[in-house]
Amino acid sequence: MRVARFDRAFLGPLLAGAFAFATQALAAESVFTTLPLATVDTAPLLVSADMRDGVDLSGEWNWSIDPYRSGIAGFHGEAPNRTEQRWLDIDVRKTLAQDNRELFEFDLDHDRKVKLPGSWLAASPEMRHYQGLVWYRRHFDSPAGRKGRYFLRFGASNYATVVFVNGQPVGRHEGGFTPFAFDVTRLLRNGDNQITIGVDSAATAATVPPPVTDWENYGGVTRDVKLVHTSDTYVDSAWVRLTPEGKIAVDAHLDGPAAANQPVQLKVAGLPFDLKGRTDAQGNWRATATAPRALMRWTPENPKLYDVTLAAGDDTWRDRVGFRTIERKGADILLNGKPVFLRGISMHEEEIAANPARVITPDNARALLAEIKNGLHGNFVRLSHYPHSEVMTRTADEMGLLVWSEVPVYWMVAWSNPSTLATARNMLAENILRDRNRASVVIWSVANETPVSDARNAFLRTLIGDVRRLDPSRLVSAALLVERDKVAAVPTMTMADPLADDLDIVSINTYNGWYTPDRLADLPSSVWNLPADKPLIFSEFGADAKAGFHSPDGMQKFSEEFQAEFYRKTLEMADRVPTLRGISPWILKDFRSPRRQNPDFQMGWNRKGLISETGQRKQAFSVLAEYFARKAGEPSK
Ligand code: GCB
Repeated sequence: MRVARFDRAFLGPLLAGAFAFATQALAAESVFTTLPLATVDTAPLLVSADMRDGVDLSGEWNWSIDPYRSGIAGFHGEAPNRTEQRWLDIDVRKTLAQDNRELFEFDLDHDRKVKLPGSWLAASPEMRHYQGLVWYRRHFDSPAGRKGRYFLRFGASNYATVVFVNGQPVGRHEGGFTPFAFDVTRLLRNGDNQITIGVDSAATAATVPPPVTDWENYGGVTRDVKLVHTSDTYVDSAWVRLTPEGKIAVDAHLDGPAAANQPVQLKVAGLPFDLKGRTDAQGNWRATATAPRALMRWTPENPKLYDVTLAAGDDTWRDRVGFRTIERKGADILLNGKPVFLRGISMHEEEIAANPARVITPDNARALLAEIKNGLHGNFVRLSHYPHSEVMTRTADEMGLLVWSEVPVYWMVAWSNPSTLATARNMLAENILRDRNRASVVIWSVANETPVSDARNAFLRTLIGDVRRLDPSRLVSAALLVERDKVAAVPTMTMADPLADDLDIVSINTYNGWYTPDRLADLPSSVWNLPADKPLIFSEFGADAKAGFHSPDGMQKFSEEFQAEFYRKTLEMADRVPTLRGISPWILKDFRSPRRQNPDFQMGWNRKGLISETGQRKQAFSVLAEYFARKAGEPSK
């Protein structure tokens, strides 16, 4: 039986009952529906797992496509027989050679190799549009005389994942952008061990996101896989932060036989701070103490991080934590008590490359964020439209960029489907529990451009409630749509979404002059009817431009000149909105999107980037850079 804890019980009854697995339509009754589902209520969290000891299982894996999903169901829908199950611990070559009654129509151990993490879409031209099931296999050695616990921890795998170790079922996960882990201690054997993973990228009406988006659905194991080693009792989750009252607060949970009544000690290196306590009967510890006077607050200008340790019995949990506060007061956003203007841009999780595979190494993350921080003079990034790699949020912590983090509740999800809601809630919880220790993250966003309806309002209000329960220390937002007056001579926009009342920050995506026939010259005189007492972020605006395509006279769409003028006029418009406290235009870099197929300009790329896919800056880049340089010099309102 699992121990109760503050982070878990909250989703409780809903998650327990409602997970009918959103890919069910595809998989019927199969390992994708029957293996134990890893959620924040049922599986280890291993918060800050990237700081723990372990064996990195990145690198070469064998792989095999399974377009008809034969590995999970026979051709009449029945359970696959022994010779179809990809995960069994069988030497296929040897078995075929020894017994001519055996038949296997796959052999993962001898199939092609690919480097993980990374999406299969970029692995070869014929995989470009593959959406379906792929199997991966690798072996690793495990020493004899093992002690403690071993967890298989995935940074992310898109979208539905089943995991087997040494032929034994381990578990499954749903959701392509958040971490999950399984305790595999009892499944390991001395010497050679075999892992098989099935990843199905197919979206359905019930998945989050659903099939229609405006970005590439990068199937596969897109983030690190690691075998993490801990002592029998270990710190499964910890959250360390600065409160607005000037205290350092800690919430922690221990898991294992000695979790209850365990002495614990929190230290912050370089500061006279040493907080001792004892866990309760459930292994929980919650404490606060006044922050030392010497504590330097994390800011974008001085992103100071401290090495924090939490010692508990044989385990020491580590993280690097920045201490700062974020609050809203009327229409102001206060960072460490002072008004701040968010000079940002939106970004997809896609490295700068001609053929990106969603591989976010520290270097790739740094290259992207440096364009914002140094190139654009920014202090903010919207990590859209789903939780990005933990490498990205750690790099933002280090470089000093404020972060908007979001879940892929995008356009039209199945608002009335309880299983979809359960999936979204779990995803949001996994994201928050992973990144609550990141000073950079200041906004949790629950949705993007979702049309108002009663079912949608109820769905999103549930998510907002979850955010407030899991992390009341940050601000909540959602990128909303506005209603446009159909007869007014100048663009006249009114916020009519009832959800605005539930949010700390009203965020609006606006594309007047790109998707509407408005003349760019009319944009500055736009009229905005908005709540007067809440901060506004223009969370998107943008126009496509193909790097190197010019039309100085005609100002044709897709030209660099048009995009630059669109930015000039939209920024002029934005400056006239009194509650504006930040912008994150769309978007830093051109990104792959199968819905964009204009052969002259797009060919599978959304061209609204200020840099091309290989990093070439367009004219609009310097328009925004100059605007931000000016903003950085002005006192924030
Ligand atoms: C939007 C969406 C974003 C799209 C963008 C576009 O409003 O939020 O995901 O990529 O517009 O380029 O149309």
